[in-house]
Amino acid sequence: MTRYTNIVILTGAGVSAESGLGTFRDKGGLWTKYDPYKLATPEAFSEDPERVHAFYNMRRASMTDAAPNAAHHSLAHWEAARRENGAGEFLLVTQNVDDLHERAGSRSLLHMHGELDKSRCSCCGDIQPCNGDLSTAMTCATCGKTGGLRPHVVWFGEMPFDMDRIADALDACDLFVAIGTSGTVYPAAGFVQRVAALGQAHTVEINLEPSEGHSSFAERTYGPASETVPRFVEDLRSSGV
Ligand code: BJW
Repeated sequence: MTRYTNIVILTGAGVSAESGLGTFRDKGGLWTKYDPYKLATPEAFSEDPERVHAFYNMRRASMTDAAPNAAHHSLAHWEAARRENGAGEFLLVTQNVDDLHERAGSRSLLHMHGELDKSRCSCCGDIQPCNGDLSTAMTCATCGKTGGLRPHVVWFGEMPFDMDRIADALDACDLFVAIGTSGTVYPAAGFVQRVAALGQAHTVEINLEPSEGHSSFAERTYGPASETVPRFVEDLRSSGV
């Protein structure tokens, strides 16, 4: 078994599905019940900020009630074991706005689509922890303006966070694993093609079913993340990776 030195993991909503947080595009998913263009665009927020706040306040409350599952835990244990052994780079890039990876213990983690437990001021850009509801009546503690606080998340048409760091990690990796993502939202959906084009990394898809981009992955494993991810991680760890 190859000993990987630079690992990048990409997670999506499917990794948190068994923690009770809804995915977006599965049957019964958030975007089958709600119109994303009325909730997850800067234009939607300008048009009706209270509607957008209500949606994200509901999501924040669900996240607080949820707990990490076996998939989150196994990724955190794998990262910790590699750090202890000085085994090389390990970066977990999540599209999820929930905090279940950090609550499981992941440390080398980037939230490319933001974090639900933070607010950002649209006027001055200040980012603050946010554990309760947001509303248009709230005032930014930094600039003093009222009505501009928004969830610190990335909406359609906005630039995801940390793209330079992610691009560098993708270009250096020798193992890329995508877990629980439908492969429909760019730029994350294009990561596997970027990695595959360089030809130096093994690529793995772990999902409930084949994603949009499944044919770009060299290895594919299908089933619930709480079972497939611990099994995949255990197989690699037992061979010293
Ligand atoms: C399980 C499971 C279990 C279930 N176990 N698995 C190129 C072409 C076309 C369009 C574009 C393009 N480039 C840009 C665009 C526009 C747009 C886009 O991609 N649109 C597409 C919909 C067509 N992208 C953007 O606007 C992005 N910005 C951007 O591109 O800026 C310019 C730029 C260009 C180039 C480089 C850099 C920048 C921003 C996208 C922001 C996405 N925002 C959201 C909302 C975040 C806040 C919130 O949470 O409300 O992010 S939308 C939503 O989709 C959320 C997710 O992170 C994202 C991805 O969804 P994910 O995680 O894949 O979930 P699902 O539901 O789709 O899939 C779940 C999967 O899990 C399924 O496959 C299940 O089978 C599986 N599963 N249970 C294992 N138990």
